[in-house]
Amino acid sequence: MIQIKEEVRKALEEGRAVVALESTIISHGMPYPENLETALAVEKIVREAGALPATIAILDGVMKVGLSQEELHYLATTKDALKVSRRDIPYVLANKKNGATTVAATMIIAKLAGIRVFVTGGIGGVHRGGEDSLDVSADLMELARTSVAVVCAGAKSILDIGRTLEVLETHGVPVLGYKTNEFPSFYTPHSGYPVDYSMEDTMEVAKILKSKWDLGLEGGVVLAVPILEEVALEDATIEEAIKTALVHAKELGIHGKELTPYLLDELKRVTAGSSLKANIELVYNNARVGSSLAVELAKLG
Ligand code: PSU
Ligand code: MN
Repeated sequence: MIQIKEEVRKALEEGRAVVALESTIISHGMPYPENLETALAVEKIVREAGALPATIAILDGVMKVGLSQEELHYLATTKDALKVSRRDIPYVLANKKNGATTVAATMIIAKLAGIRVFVTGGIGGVHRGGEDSLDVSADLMELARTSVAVVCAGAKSILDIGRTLEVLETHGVPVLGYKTNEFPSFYTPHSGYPVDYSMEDTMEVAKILKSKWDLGLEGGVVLAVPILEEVALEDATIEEAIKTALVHAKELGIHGKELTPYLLDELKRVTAGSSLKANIELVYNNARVGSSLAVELAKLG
């Protein structure tokens, strides 16, 4: 049911740093060939930072922890991989299907494998209008229960960031800012909302993880890393693009698991690709910070 790549299994056994990576970002989050180039480059960054990368997906009904180049290529080019969150895992396993895992599903499989640090682009959250539609990403409930640190560039402002942070607070999920007091909103370092605590370095984060989990306080932690200023988009540009995308989604009646991929696609289209470069750069930056966190956490044992 679960298959851990040999080098990853060995590193985990020896208590060395391992970083989990998700696959929905590859199959549903970016176009080919940028998705494959990014997936390969992220793995390289993690290795150079002294950790082992483990990209997670479900292939032929097997939960894979650490993928081969061929498997990454398959996920980057196929239209057939299902978007798999917590509720989809049993179906995909039982029917031996292929699935790209979301933040929620990647956390579950990372935890099963014994990996404590996971790097991604952005997390899901409460959608705008979610107080009415109840469209709240399963990522938030997973953060409430599964003990994995999620390193991300915050949440896209296609979401209601204020309500997303409220749900995380209710569920006891610490939201930490990497060298910032403000929760970043993916394409920009700003959202107007504060993080719970600002971190000086990854050792400080590692100590918080250790104290949370040593106490038996189950659940994840969000480490929000702001996009670097030199690649960030203008706040007004991105807000305009999001408003357009939301109007189109409403007109077309798109909802449920299709909504996030649809909005991501629309943003790419409306910003004529300038969002893609920012997206790639922020994932690289998250990979550098996340790898450093995994290394520090490994030192603490
Ligand atoms: N947000 C992004 N990029 C992404 C996603 C979210 O900026 O690729 C993906 C992640 O895999 C996340 C999922 O876990 O979408 C959330 O989907 P939903 O809102 O349907 O829970
Ligand atoms: Mn949803």
